[in-house]
Amino acid sequence: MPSKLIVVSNRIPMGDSSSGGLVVALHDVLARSGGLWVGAHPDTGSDDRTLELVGSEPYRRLAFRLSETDLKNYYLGFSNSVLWPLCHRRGDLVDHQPGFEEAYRAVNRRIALRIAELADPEDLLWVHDYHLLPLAYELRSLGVRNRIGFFLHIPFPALGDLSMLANPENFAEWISHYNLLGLQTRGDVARCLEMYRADPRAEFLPSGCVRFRDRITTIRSFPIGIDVEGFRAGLLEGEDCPFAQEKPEALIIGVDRLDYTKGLLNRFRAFGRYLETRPEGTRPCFLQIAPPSREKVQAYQDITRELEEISGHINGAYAEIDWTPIRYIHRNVERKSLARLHNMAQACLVTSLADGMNLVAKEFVAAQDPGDPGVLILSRFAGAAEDMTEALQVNPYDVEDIAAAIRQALAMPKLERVARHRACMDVVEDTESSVWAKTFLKVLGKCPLSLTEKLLTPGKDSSGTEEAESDAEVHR
Ligand code: GDG
Repeated sequence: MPSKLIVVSNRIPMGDSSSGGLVVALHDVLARSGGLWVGAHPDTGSDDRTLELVGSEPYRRLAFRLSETDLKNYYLGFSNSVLWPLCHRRGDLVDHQPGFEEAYRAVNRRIALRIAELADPEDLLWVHDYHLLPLAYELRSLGVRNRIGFFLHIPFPALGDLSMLANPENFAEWISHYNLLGLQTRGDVARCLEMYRADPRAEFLPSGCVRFRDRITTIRSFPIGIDVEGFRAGLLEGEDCPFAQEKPEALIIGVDRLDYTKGLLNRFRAFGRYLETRPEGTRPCFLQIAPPSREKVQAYQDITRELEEISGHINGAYAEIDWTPIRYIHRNVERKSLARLHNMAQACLVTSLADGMNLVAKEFVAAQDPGDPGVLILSRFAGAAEDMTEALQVNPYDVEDIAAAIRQALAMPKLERVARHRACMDVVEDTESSVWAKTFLKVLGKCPLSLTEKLLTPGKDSSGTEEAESDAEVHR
């Protein structure tokens, strides 16, 4: 039987209209393989053990329901109040509550039961992100022997930070049940290998793969990207100019889910600092789009309030009757408008304190006119900075540094802007989301299997190392 792809993620795409790169990238491969996507239904409900068909063809999307308690303990709790801050180096925000980890394990176990019923022996399973780390562990304990890949969209945690977990040793164990672990950057791979080096249960094979008990995991970076053509299509859509009333003389843009990891407070402070020292008579505008996110978590409520205060403060100090320096939009903006807004901007601010990749950086670059492009100001702590070395890289903890970059960007000669943009655009094109998905699946399809699996499967290499050496490529 030909194999199909089964994608599992916490959230399931419900429609196609506002698709990001991940959805578009997987859309084709799912449609071609007769595959399916399993994820949580956007509405809570009681789990009646059956998966509901949602969305429309060309591939099947099957949803499970989370109860209100699951949402609180598994999603907002362990996933977003423990793992998220821990992976983003915000140990101060890690919030251990009774029941969080138990719910996380229980939801993963339940999802594993559903997947085990769906998967045929040759199917490839691709699990996404920190909500589902123990899924392969649960699937293996149900006897599922398929190749299973995992992609972590957020930074791999530092070894020391893992000690903030109640059971830090679980992390290495959970991952070891995947055949392939995909990470965003070479830096993430280095942190992951550091974790295994410090673990007496792990051993490095000559190929660089990690052997953990009888299991072999290939660990590699696969920098995620965007659907370039799809995003640029937004440039041609719609008639209305977003600045019909008043087009700013210099526009700086920021687009982020409202999250404390995105460095928004220092970004706003830096724009304030720039205003203080800007060339006399200039009236730049900073447009920040920041749709709400995880509003039930206290840390998100705090940052929302602080941002309102700081933007009010700066506008209060500098605004004139016909000039509002900061336009802070705390709402979701239609995806098709984003490309045109990026295209109108002279600079984009990405100031993450920690970030797996940051797709906004790539979207901004993709939306520029190559003959007269804007300048990307990029935090050195965003995964995107590893390859986008020609962006203006900044230290997001240093307000003066960001303010200086704004000054440099707005004064940058065209020749330099064109050259820097070309170099960044090469990265955007090389990491296109469709290439990213194909590369991951190709590597997953060739990954060495576990040692016991090899002994049980006649006709396949039984050493468990030879194939690993020839196929596995480990980025350190
Ligand atoms: C995680 C990791 C990693 C933002 N505001 C609006 C809107 N957006 C879109 C952007 C972009 C996406 O949301 C945000 O992607 P990022 O990559 O910047 O950040 P996360 O949401 O934190 O994503 C991250 C990513 O996964 C992929 O692996 O890069 O590091 O944290 O596409 O354009 N879209 C619309 N309206 C908005 O107001 N339609």
